[in-house]
Amino acid sequence: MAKREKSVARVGLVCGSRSDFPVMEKAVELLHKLEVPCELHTISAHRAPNLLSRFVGGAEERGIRIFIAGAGGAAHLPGVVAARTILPVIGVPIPTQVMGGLDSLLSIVQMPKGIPVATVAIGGAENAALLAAEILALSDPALRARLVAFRAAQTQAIEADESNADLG
Ligand code: RP5
Repeated sequence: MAKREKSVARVGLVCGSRSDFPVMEKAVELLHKLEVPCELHTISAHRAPNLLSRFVGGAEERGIRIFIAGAGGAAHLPGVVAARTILPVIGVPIPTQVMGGLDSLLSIVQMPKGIPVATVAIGGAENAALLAAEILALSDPALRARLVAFRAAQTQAIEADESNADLG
């Protein structure tokens, strides 16, 4: 099932299972905050390979410019997406119960030469969203301004923390 925005989605998020949603939805929330249209699908590379091919194959024509793919365990989804597109792919290793997500991380990060996946930290969906937004901002000055404001607010929140009051 897809969660589709009204405007044309620029970021295509995909994960291997509904159980990945709690992590992937952090990326969706941040993209919403940055006003980046996106869509989130659940398509397992292993359990629905034909659907994944259709999704990736039609994405660029529908307006997608970047993929964020999250998977856990034998996490081949981001790599399979990358194999089928020359759009940038950002991989999110989903934390797992067995090895805390180290299995996911290594499955995603160890891509063969020639097919890159930009891999973020285990569970690092927010950074995947920010990286996707930064790439889109290369040709979108308004989005760039929103990212600059996001950074400034982040810094200001730390500087304003009461534990730092004596630092002036
Ligand atoms: C992967 O297997 C998914 O990305 C998920 O992280 C993991 C477990 O999936 P479920 O058994 O919860 O469907 O394909």
